[in-house]
Amino acid sequence: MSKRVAVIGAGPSGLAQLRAFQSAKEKGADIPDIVCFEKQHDWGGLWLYTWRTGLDQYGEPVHCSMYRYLWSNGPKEGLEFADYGFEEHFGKPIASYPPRAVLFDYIEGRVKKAGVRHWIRFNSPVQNVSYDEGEGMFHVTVHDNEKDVSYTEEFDHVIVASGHFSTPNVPEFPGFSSFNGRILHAHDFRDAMEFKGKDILIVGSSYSAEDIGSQCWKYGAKSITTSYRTAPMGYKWPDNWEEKPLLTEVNNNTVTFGDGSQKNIDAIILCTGYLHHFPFMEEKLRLKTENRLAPADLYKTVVWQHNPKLLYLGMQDQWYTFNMFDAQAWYARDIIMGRIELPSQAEMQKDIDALRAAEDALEDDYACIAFQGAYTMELMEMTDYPPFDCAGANEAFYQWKKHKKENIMTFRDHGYKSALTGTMAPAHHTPWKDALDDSLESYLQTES
Ligand code: FAD
Ligand code: NA7
Repeated sequence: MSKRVAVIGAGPSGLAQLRAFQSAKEKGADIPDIVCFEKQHDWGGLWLYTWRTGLDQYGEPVHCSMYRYLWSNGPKEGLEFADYGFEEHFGKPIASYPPRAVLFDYIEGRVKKAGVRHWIRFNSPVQNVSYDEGEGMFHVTVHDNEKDVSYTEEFDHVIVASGHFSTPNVPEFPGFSSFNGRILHAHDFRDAMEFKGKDILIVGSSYSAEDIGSQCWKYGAKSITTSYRTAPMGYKWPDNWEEKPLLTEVNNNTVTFGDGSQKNIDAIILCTGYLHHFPFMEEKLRLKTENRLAPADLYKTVVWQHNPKLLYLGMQDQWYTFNMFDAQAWYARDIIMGRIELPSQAEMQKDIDALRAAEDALEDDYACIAFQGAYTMELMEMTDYPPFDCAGANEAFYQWKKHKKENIMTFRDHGYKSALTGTMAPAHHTPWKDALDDSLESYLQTES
C-alpha cells in the first residue's frame, strides 16, 4: 500500500491508532506508511508529567494539564485496553484507581510491546495542515524543534489526535486585576503542597474542581471554597469545604459571591474547563465544537464529514477513554484501509444529527455512561478489535458514581471487576486520603 497517513499526537488516542495499524500488519495486512508527529519529547499525552507551565523550552504551549499526586478519577475497569489488560501488564491484579505514573506505565507497556516507537517523530509540533483539492492530498507542515527547521510533507490521510484538555478556558471576573494573591487555571496547577495552610477559591463544579479541591484538602489547605455557575457538585464535603454560587467580584483578598456572602481568599484556581483548539488546522478542516458526547461535524464522532480523508480521535467529552479511543482508532484504520465504506454526505449528516439529538435527550449521568458505552460497542463491532464486556465496564462506572455520592473522600478505596478477565480488583494497601506517595513503586506494593 503506497498511501501515507499522518497521525498528530502520541497520547492515548494517537498511540491507539499506531497500535491499530500495527495489529493489522501483524495479521499480514499491507498497511500504509505511518508518520506520527508528537510535539513533546516522549509519548503518553497528558499522562506525561512535566513541572513546566506556560511555554516549553522551544516556546510551544506546554501540553500537560496533569499534576503531582493525580490518581485516576474513574475506575480503571472502565478504560482497560481489550487487547492488553492490567493483569497482563503488571503480572497481578491491582487496585482500581491507579495514580498517573501507574497509568503512564500501562499505556507505555502496550506500545512498547507493539514496537511502534519508530513511527513517531518527537519534538515535532505540527504547525499547519491544509488540503489541496486538485492533488487530493494534505500538506502537513511540521517544526523539528531540535534542528530548528520547518518542513512540509504530503499525506493521503490525516488523523488528528492532539487532545482537547490542554488549552485552558480562562474567564475573568471583576476585580481580578487587583487580587493580592495567585490566580491560576487548572492547566497550570502542579502541586497541592503550594496551597498548604491557605484559603483557596476554586471556580467551576466539574472534575477538575472536585479533584484539585480534593488534592488541596488532602495535602493540608486551610479551607476550600468552590464556586459554581450552574449547580453545586453536592457531595458530602469535609467541614472545611463549602460550595457557593458564582463569585460576582473580588476586592483585594475579599471575594463576594452571588448570594451576597464574602470570604477572604489567598489563591484562586480556575477549574473552568478547556477549549477545543486546533490553530494548526486550516479553517475548512478545523473542528469547532463544545465539549460534548457528540461533537459537531464528525460522523461517528471520528470522520470529518466535509472531507472524510480527515479523521479526529478522542474529541468528545469522556466517560470512556482508552478503550473508546481504541474502538475509534480501529474504525479509522478500517476506513483508510478500505475495509469500511462510508455512506453519502447526506446520510452522514443525518447520523450526526440523530446522535446529537439522542445526546440532548439523555436524562442523567447514568444515561450518558450507557450512551458512550453503546457508542464504543457500535464501533468495536465493526472491526476486529477484541470484544470486551461493555455492560461490565458500564457497571464499574455506575458503582463509581454511587461510591462518590456515598463519600467523595473514600470512593477511591473501592474495587471493581475487570470487564476483560472478570477478576475483582484488590483493595489498595492504604486509603487514598492517607496515601501521600503517588509513585508506581508505592502503589504496586502489597502492604503499606
Ligand atoms: P492527550 O492525552 O491530550 O494527547 C494529545 C497529544 O497530542 C499530546 O501528546 C500532545 O503533545 C500532542 N499534540 C498536541 N498538539 C500537537 C501538535 N500541534 N503537533 C504534534 N503533537 C501535538 N482520563 C481517564 O481515563 N482517567 C483519568 O483519571 C483522567 N484524568 C484526567 C485528568 C486531567 C487533569 C485531564 C486534563 C484529563 C484527564 N483524563 C482522564 C482524560 C484524558 O483526556 C485522557 O485520558 C487522554 O489523555 C486523552 O488522550 P488523547 O490522546 O486524546 O489526548
Ligand atoms: P469541564 O468538565 O469542562 O468543566 C468545566 C467547569 O467550568 C464546569 O463546571 C463549568 O460550569 C465551569 N465553567 C466554564 N466556564 C465558566 C465560566 N465562565 N464561569 C464559571 N464557571 C465556568 O472541565 P474540567 O476541567 O472539570 O474537566 C475536564 C477533564 O479534566 C475531565 O475529563 C477530567 O477527567 C479531567 P457549568 O457547569 O458549565 O456551568
